[in-house]
Amino acid sequence: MFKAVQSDIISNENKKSIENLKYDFDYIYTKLTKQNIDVENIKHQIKNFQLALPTWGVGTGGTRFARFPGIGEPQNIFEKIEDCAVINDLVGITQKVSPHFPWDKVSDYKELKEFADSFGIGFDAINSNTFQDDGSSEISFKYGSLTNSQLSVREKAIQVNIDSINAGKILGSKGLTVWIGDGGNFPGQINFSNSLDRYIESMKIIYLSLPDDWVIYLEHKPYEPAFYSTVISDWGTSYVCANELGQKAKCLVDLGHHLPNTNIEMVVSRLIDKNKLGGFHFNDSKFGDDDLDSGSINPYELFLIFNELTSASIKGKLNNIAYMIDQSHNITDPIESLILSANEILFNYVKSLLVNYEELEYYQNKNDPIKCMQILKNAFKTDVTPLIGMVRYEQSNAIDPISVYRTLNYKLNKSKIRKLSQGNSSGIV
Ligand SMILES: [Mn+2]
Repeated sequence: MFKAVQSDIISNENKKSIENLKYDFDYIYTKLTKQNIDVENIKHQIKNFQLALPTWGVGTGGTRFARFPGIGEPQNIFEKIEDCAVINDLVGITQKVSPHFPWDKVSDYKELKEFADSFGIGFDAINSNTFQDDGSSEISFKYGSLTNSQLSVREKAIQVNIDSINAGKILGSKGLTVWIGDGGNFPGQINFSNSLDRYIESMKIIYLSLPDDWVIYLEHKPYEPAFYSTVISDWGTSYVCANELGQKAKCLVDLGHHLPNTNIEMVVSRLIDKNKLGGFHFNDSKFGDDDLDSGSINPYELFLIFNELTSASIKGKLNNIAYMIDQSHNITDPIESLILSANEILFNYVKSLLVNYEELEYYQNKNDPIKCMQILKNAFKTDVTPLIGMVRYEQSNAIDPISVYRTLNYKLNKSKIRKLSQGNSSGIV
């Protein structure tokens, strides 16, 4: 298998920090063992954690005002896979990528699969795109796709999704994520009831093409690009539709796709209870769908979400959840942002593993809010960096991925081969 980052570079860099890491690891090992926490089991869970990278995330994003491309940007899906492989070689938990069709232009899916295989990279859920077109056709998504009042447009949108499934089959994917931009910008523009009926009708046709071992993820969003109303606006609508479609349909929670102050961890709990939670698009935000780096604004929320997931998992209530990042990196090197985001997501997952859920339930039943809060806060405040660092060391990944990445001068080297992108697409969903 081809390595995007040479193993000896990583091992030489790791030698610089292994002594400090061992010291920090011994301290946390003793501390957690005293709390009757099985550290070896936590290390095992870290090794099994998987998080998909979005192909669109390795290109510089933009806002509707401007896009400032960085040097050495990937220009096609092959170069995007190469960048994702760099991240995976360093952090070791991002073995899959989530492509976006037709943003990712592919002429030969077999060739793409072989290329990704050569880096040890697989394919997670395929994201279909029916929220834009080049405007050259009369049959346009301008006024919606799967819910459009015109049958010909709906048929075109259905076909985009079926094509995505067929591409995914060749790539070894097991899922399709459907997010539509459909909705209205003005009161009265669309009929709420008819458009939802049309969504379900269209999705039922797509569902028929879904292989038995696949999941179709329904992604909701309350606003944008339709600013007055969206058809799949919230988790309730998403849940109702997933129920109508059947067992293979699940809800996807994008952290940025909620109205301000929504208790996302409670939404997660509800969907778990109803066996309809399918996966996540991780990002962070301050005001709305900001698509900032995961954990950069509110890491505690991330922890509380994992708290629900881990406690459900212990009770055997959790099945295959697809973890994906969905962010737009407008001013940073996307590789660095994705490394740090993968870290934040993993940190907060590991912290959730430190919570004693039996003890939490005991104090919940005793109506002791202070003890309950303390149990969660103590886990959240624990620095789990040495646990993750030790797993990475043992797996030949980088103890400190950012500093190793910076020694590579990767983008500078790539800028000599890759042409500067002049594109103006915002690339943000
Ligand atoms: Mn998303």
